[in-house]
Amino acid sequence: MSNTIEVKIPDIGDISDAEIIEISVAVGDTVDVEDTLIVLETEKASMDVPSPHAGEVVNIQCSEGDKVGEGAAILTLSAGEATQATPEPVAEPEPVIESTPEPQPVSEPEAKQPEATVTAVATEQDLIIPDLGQDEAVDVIEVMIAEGDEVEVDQALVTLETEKASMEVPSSLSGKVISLSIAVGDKVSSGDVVGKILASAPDAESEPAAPTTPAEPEPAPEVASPEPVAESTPAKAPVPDYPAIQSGPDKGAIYASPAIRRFARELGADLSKIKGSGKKGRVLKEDVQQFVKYELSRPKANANSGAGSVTPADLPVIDHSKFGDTEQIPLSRIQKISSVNLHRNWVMIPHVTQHEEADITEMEAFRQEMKNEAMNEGVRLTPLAFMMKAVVASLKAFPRFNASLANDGENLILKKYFHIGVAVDTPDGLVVPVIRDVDQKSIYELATELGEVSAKAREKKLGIDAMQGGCFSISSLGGIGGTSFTPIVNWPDVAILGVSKSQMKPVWNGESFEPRLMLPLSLSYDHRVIDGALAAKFTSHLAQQLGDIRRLLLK
Ligand code: CAO
Repeated sequence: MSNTIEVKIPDIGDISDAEIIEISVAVGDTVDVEDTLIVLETEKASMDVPSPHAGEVVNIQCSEGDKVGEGAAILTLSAGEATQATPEPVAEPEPVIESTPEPQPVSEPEAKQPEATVTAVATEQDLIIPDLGQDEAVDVIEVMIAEGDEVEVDQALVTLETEKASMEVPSSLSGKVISLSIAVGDKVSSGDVVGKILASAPDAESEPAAPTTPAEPEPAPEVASPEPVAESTPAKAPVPDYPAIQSGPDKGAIYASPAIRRFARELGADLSKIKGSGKKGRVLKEDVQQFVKYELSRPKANANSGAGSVTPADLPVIDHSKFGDTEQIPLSRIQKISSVNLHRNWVMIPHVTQHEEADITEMEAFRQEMKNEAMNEGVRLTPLAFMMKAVVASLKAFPRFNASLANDGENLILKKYFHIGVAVDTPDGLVVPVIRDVDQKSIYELATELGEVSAKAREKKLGIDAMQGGCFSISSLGGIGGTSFTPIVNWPDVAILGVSKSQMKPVWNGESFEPRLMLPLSLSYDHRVIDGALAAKFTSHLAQQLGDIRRLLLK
């Protein structure tokens, strides 16, 4: 016997005006327990309302745009054979964040209490994840702040996501972010520290006293990024036809309900590439469908580059366990994003790799001579700092390498600055932080910055703009080994230098073989921008600079 059940909004905390932003079912649909019925959104979070019963939707009592609170009727289900009278009409609350009130602004409550008469002093305080209403750790999917950022009260700091909900965690304080302790891909729980903030003094009239906390970190030279930093307001964020280049994970805020995120994930669609047509730039189901259609139609439009359209979803599924024991481990978020970017770059850019060897016998002798002296000044002098300097000399000699191809494919954008990306191997995958104004820094300064940046990368402390604005990248495997490799161009760069391990080799000097320390260089370049002859000239020039580093002083 069929039984009708009126489904109501479950306990969603004190919220009485959550907006229905999506009705995920239609009259006549059959749903299972836990299937999403509608998606609600508040200022700070979005949440799925799951079905408490299996059955058929016979009536929908709400509309998109309605504002609802706990107990509001949303639809009626015909539950087939009666499931034990199913008396409770209210949809079970999700056991996760959405059933709890919106997160309270983070950090110590005392921090918010201005003391009426006390002279205001900026204080260092922790930014803390508020009570999430669950013990299970949740994923950090976006970090909207970076070290050095000034944040305002209520400004979103991070976005968290569970299977069923995503939410922004706002700040309760204004001030300067002095350190970050989490990164995209981390899992966090209530009470975890997001980072430290030098909270602004509440009284603007008070003369700021010397901070009682440790000194602020020295201002990073890369405060202003030459590229627009990904916007946190999606309404304004123009979505490119293809994704932003960063190898890092952050691409600005993406506004989409958990149901849409899951839908996009199931279809293998990268939300960061999809332009949202909903309110405030929210990505809707239709947007995902349209994007997928567009992606599917691309191979036809580009019939000559058929290989470029193959995705893992096109490949036959193989049950590897039929052949022996297997174990499935998840890719890190960085690895997943890198895989999209690397695949795109590999497919989109016609690559050629030019190989060369530089005689670094003298350079290495000099480095060895200086190594201890440098170490006494706290500088770890590796060959990479010299290479960065030499690369800049070659970029100056061949400006076409310090460029990006305009999206229209008809212009080349030559850059007058020299920001070099350095591939850093981290436990979570490859990231490419950018060292700025390499032309204006000494080799000691570069070596120091290299050490700092790679340490930060490995501790997941790099902000989004630390990975933006590069002109040319270097991927050095010299500390590990190998004789040569073919690095993938890091779009929008047009070339990348791969460096392998130097080796003593017998080199003919015209009369005899001499032992010389030879450094293998592998330059991959975008053949649309650079032709083979130019690439060979570039690598020869580079080898010449490294062969006699006195040349680096000349220009
Ligand atoms: N030939 C021989 N020895 C080299 C060398 C080279 N080309 N490059 C570095 N070395 C030596 C260094 O001098 C150092 O030895 P000493 O301490 O005796 O001087 C040792 O190797 C280790 O160097 P390092 O790797 O720690 O430092 P680095 O400045 O050369 O590199 C960094 C820094 C961050 C680039 C590196 O640690 C790294 O992460 N490399 C991997 C990059 C990567 O994964 N690329 C692949 C991208 S494509 O998947």
